[in-house]
Amino acid sequence: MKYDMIEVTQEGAVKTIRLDRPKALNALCTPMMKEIAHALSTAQDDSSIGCVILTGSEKAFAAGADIKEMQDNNYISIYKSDDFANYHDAPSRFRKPLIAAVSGYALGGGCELAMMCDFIIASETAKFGQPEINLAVMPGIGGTQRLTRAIGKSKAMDMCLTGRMMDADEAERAGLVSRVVPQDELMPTALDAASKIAAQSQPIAMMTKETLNAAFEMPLAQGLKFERRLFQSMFTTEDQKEGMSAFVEKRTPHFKNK
Ligand code: DAK
Repeated sequence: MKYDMIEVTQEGAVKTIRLDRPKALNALCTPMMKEIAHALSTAQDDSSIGCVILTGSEKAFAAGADIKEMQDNNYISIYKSDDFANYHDAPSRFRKPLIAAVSGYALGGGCELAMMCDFIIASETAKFGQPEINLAVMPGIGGTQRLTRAIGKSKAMDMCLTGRMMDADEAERAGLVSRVVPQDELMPTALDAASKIAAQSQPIAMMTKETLNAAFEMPLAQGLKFERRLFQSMFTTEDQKEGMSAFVEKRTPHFKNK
């Protein structure tokens, strides 16, 4: 598939998807979301890919869903198309590790897109917000739920009800982002993290991601059982034998994803 609104590159086992609609500050229109969904599905099926980075431009990760595309919708049209479930939500269904590298604006659907990733690395210029209330709507692709889980009720209410933006330092303090780096170190840092992840055993990294995500879905006792079962299952893999042998033999492990 030829992409018009994203740019996809690969370095080693890391795929980078860069949103590329600069004139609209990477506003998330449906064709762009379809392209992201397609690129992710290709990465899912490609066994040479161990981790994906989602990023934007220096000025904007994404300034939200495309307001111009959205403005004439009515309830029936958005209910029937349900593009949000079909495409906009695709990153949250991606099973390999997915990192958001955010610079500039991550607003509305852009902030929600970043939160669908497994963790967010932000540049010092990043600004996060859920300003939908200014348009007389509210977050609709997970913002009310994921932001609240990430930063707690008080701050999430503040963000969604006032529509204010949060800078990178506040986002790090609040636990929304995992680290903040200078602008010119954003992609090198994201690539370094992604390469480290991609060098691990792929099925083990996927199971680790699945188990952490279960913490948001399950009561503690059930989550602990889920963790224990998957932990036990890892001892059936060749990679567990390799990882532990390599440690004992003081050498680098070579995982086969088996
Ligand atoms: N949509 C469309 N175009 C956008 C855009 C957006 N979200 N954000 C920016 N642009 C466009 C601007 O219209 C402008 O285009 P031209 O006028 O040049 O043609 C260009 O990008 C540059 O923007 P500005 O001139 O405004 O640039 P500034 O540096 O002055 O300001 C800004 C940057 C990010 C502060 C400002 O652009 C801004 O406030 N943008 C809107 C941010 C926003 O409100 N985002 C939330 C969008 S609503 C749903 C679920 C979820 C959603 C919807 C439905 N369902 C389940 C059905 C999600 C909704 C949203 O995300």
